[in-house]
Amino acid sequence: MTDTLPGRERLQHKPTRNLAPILFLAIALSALSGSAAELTLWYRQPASNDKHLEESLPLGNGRMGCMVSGGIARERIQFNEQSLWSGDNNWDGDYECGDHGFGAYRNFGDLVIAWNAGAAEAVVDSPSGHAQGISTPADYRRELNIATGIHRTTFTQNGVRFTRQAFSSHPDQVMVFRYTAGKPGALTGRITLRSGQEAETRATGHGLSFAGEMPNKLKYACAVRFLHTGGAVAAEGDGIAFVHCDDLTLLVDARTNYKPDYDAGWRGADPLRLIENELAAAQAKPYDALQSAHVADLTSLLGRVTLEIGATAPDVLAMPTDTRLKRYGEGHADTALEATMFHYGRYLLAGSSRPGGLPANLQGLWNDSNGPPWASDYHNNINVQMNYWGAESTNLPECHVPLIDFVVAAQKPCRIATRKAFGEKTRGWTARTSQNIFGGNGWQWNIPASAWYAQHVFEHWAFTQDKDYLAMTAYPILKEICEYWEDRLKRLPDGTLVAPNGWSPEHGPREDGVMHDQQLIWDLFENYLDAARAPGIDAGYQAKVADMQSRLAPNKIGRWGQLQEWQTDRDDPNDTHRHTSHLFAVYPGRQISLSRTPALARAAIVSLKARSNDRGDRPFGVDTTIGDSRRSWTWPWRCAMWARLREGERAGIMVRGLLTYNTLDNLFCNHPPFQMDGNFGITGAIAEMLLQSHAGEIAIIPAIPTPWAAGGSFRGLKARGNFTVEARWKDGKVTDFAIRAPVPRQVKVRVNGEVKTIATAGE
Ligand code: FUC
Repeated sequence: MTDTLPGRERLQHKPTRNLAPILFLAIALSALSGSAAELTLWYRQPASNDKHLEESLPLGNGRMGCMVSGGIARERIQFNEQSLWSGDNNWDGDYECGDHGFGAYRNFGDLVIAWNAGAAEAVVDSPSGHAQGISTPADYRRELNIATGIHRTTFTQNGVRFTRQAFSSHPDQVMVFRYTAGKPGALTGRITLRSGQEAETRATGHGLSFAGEMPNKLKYACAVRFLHTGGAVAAEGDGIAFVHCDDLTLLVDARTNYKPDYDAGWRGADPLRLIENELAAAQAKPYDALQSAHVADLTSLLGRVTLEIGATAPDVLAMPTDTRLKRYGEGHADTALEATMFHYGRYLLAGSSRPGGLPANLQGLWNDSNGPPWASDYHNNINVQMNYWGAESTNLPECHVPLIDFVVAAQKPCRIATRKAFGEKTRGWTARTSQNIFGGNGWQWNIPASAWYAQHVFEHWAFTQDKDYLAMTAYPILKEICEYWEDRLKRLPDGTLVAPNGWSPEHGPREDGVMHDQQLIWDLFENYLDAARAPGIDAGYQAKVADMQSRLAPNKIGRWGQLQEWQTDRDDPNDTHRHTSHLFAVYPGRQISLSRTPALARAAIVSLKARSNDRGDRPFGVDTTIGDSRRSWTWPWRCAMWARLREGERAGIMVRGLLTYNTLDNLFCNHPPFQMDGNFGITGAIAEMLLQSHAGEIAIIPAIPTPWAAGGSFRGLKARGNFTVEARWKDGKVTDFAIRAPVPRQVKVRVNGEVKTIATAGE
C-alpha cells in the first residue's frame, strides 16, 4: 500500500497477511487458561435460583441455546430451540400472546442435575445453589469463554476436584455437558428432564426424552443421551439416578417440525428422527472430537476480529466479572470490560443466528418463559434491526443471513396482510410492529418496517459484494418495496412527496410526512439505486425512483435548531423519549453526515443532546441521560449516532451508560426486562466508533473517547465494498493501518483528520 500522508503523520503500513484468526485463536486458547480477561466472563459463585436471567451464562449454536447456572448441588440448565412458538399461522391482528393468535416464543425445558457431592448423602439446595449438609466447596469458579463458547465450572469438595464443561455445538447440532472428577467414582446424583410445555418425560438407562404437540399443531421433541464411565445407572421415574460414576457426558438435542415456508403451512418433518440421527452421530465421536469441532467452528467466525482498547490494570483484570461491572458502575475505568461487551455481542450473534435458521429475537435463545415480555418476538421498529447492527461490520456476514431469510419467508403473508390493510391493489408489502415465525403480524402497523428491512437486505450486498445474492435475493426485494412506496406516497400540491399517516415510533401523533418515514424511504430509494446501478439494470425504474427520491419532503431544522421529528415544528426540547426515530438518517441511515450535509448533522447533534437531557448546564455524563432514555437499546443507538457525528467522548459515555444502568451480571442487556438488542447493538456501535464506511470513504477511528485514545488496535473489521481493515493507534493518532480487498483497488480513506485516496492491498 502506498503511504500518502505527509510529514510527521506518515503511516507505517505493514502489508502483512491477515493474522487475525491465528491471533484470536491464540488469545482464545490463552483465555482457556484464564489469562485473556476480555474473552472470559467468570464468577466466584453459582447463579442464584431466583436470578436465572441475570446470572446464568448463555450457550448457543444458532439454533439451540441454554443458560447454565453453575449450581453446585443443583445444576439447572434451562434450554431453548429457536422455533418453539405458540400462535396461529399467518395471524394478522391484535397482540394475543397465548396458545393462539399471535402467540409467543416458548421455553423448551429444563435439565436439572441434583448432585451428591463426593460420598455425601442427599443434598438440599440453598437459594444460592450451594449444598447444605456437605462440606463447603472451595476454589469455586464458573466461567464462560466467549472465544470458544465453553462454559466451565470447577470447585473442590470433600477433597475432590470437580470439573463441568458445557458447549452448544453448531457442527454436531447437539449440546454437550461433560462431568469429571479428580477421583474415580465421585459422581453420584440424579438427572431430570422437564418439558416447558408439560410433555411427559420418559427415562431409560441410556437417556431421557419427551415429545409433544402444541395447540397450534407444532410438534416438538427433546432427547438426552447419557454416557458414563464406571458406576451404575438406573431409570427412575422421570429421571436417571447414577452412582459412583467416573465421568459423565450428556448429549442433548431439541427440535420442532417448524419449516420456514408459508406454502408448507410452516410445518415440516417430524423432529424425532433427526434428533435420533444427530444424537447417534454425536455419540459415535469421542468427547474431545466434539469439543474441538465446536471450538474450530466458533473460532473460525469469532476469530476474524481482534480488538484492544486502552489499558486496564492487571489487578482489575483479575477480578470476577460481576465485581468489575459493579466497580465500573461506580465510575471506575475498565476499557477491557468495554472490549468484552464488544466481543460478547459477536459471541451471542454467532450463538443465536446461523444460516438456515431463524434470526435472533428479543431474548435470543435465552428466554425462560412461556409468556415472555413482548412475546420475545421480532420487533421491527428498532429491536430486530439492532440485533444485526454488528453483523456485517464485525465480519459475521453469514450470521446476518437468517434475518434476510426471515424477510423472504415473511413476504407472502405480509403481502396478503398489507393488501387487506391498505387496499387490494397495493403492490409490495410491509408489516405490523411485531412478527412471529409463522408469518404472523401483531400490534400496530409499522408502515416503514419493510423499508427498514430493505436496508439490511442491501447492506449484506454492500459489505459482501456478492453479485449472485444481489441479483437473486436483494434486488427483487428492494424493488418490490419501492413499488409499495410508489403506490403509497402522497403528492402535495407543490409536488413534494410525503408518507401518509405515519407514526414516529412510539411517539407523537399519526400524520403525514413523519421524518422517520421520510428518511427510511429516502434510504430505501438510495439503496435501490445503488443496487440497480451496480449491475446497470432497470434504467427506466431507476429514473422513476431517482425522481421520487428527489421529491421527498426533506429534513427540516426547527425553531431551536433541532432536526425536526415531524413536518410541524412541535419538538419539545425537554422530551427525553427513548426512541430517536427522526435521527435514523444519521445512523443506521446515511442521508445525514458531517461531510455531506453538515447543517443537518449539526441539527441532529442539537436533537440528540436534547433527547439525552444535555442542557449544557453541566458536563455531559451517564447521569445526564435519564428516565426513558436509559434502555437496553437507547444507549447503543445513540452511541452509533454520536460515532457518526464524530463525537467520540459522547459515544464513549453511551457505552458507559449501558454498562452502568442497563447491564446484568451476566452482561446481558436489560431494557428492563432483559432484552438482547443492547448486546448486539453495542457491538455494532463500537465498530462504528472504530471504522465507518457509509459516506463514500473509509474512516479509521473516527470517534473514540479519551480512555481508548491512549492506545489500541483492531483487526478484521469490515467496510462496505468488501474491505477488511486493521489499524493501530497511539495518543489518538493512527500509527499504522491496512485495508485489504480481494482485488486491490483505489479507496478514499479518512485518517488522522485527512482524506486521501490510496491503493488497497490484496487479501
Ligand atoms: C419497542 C420499544 C420498547 C421495547 C419493545 C420490545 O416497542 O419501544 O422500548 O424495546 O420494542
